[in-house]
Amino acid sequence: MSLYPLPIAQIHRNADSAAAPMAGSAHVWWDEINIRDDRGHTEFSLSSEVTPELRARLSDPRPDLCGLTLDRPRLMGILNVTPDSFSDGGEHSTLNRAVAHARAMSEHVDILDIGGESTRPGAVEIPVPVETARVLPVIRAIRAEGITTPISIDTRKAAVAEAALDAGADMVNDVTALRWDADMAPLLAERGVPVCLMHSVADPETMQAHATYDNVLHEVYDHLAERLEAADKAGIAFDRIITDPGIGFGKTLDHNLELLRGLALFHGLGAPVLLGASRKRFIGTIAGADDPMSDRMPGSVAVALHAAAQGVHILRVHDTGETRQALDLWQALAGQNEA
Ligand code: HH2
Repeated sequence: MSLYPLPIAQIHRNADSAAAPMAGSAHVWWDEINIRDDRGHTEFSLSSEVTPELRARLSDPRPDLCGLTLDRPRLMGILNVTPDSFSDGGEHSTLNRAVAHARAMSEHVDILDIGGESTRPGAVEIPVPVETARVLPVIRAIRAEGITTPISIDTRKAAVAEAALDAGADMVNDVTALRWDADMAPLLAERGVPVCLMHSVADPETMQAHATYDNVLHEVYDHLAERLEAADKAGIAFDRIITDPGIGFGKTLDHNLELLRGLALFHGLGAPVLLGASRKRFIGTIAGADDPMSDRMPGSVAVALHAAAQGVHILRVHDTGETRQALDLWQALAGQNEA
């Protein structure tokens, strides 16, 4: 029988409370927990009543990521280098604009996530040489300009990941959690770099047709647990892995909301949690904001703050300055305002 531990996040705690940190957070705590089984039975416990193993899994500090402590939410700025992202004609000016955008984002973010292939619902696969021709010059130029922010390469292809790591990237963000390319796991095991394993179903072309679950929270949790096991078998160290429930990837509006409400469940996997909800369609659906480029910033910031309050470690966002300001205020109000 599978058990699903859902700790209840709290921001403030009494000095004498037995509350434990939420996944190593300096701001978020938990003292109460609902433990569900796969038959829908829920048991309520206090943090002092659960097994030492579960308490440690839900509370222990997560290992540093690319030299960053994960005791507070870290920002990952999205840098898409697909043709529609910086399309202004000439190739050279596209590169310049991408680097300028990276420089501007570096003021606010802890990691840059660079992707050359769209994974939006309905997006079609592009060949490796096309993807590398988009991302490598940008990674090289960022490093040549002296921008030292850690770089994540957002790709499902081992050949792209390998070339990006050689060009100066520090980690890999694989939205298929090593399922797309059999060469990805051995590459990561060999390089020892951090990797984000995200939940998704099928591929971007067809994923929305597969958006059916009996219990989305439990099924996404089980899938990520299975991917962690696969990574372990492939020789990828557990302390290099980040998990992500994959908002919008083969999920309806209700699925996305259920995952967001239950985010703290994913701390039960014992790894850092990343969330990518920025400007996604469900925000537009709820808020009536149709244009992802200009309309969905406030809703995206609201979701980022919600995730921070659930102890999520990394927030993947487009609106980096706005999210940074919101998080700085959240951190100050949550009682700690570190540099
Ligand atoms: N979402 C998108 C791409 N990569 N990686 C992770 N780890 N998590 C995500 O949620 C995620 C991701 C797709 O987002 P979309 O809005 O389609 O495009 P983008 O955010 O790249 O502009």
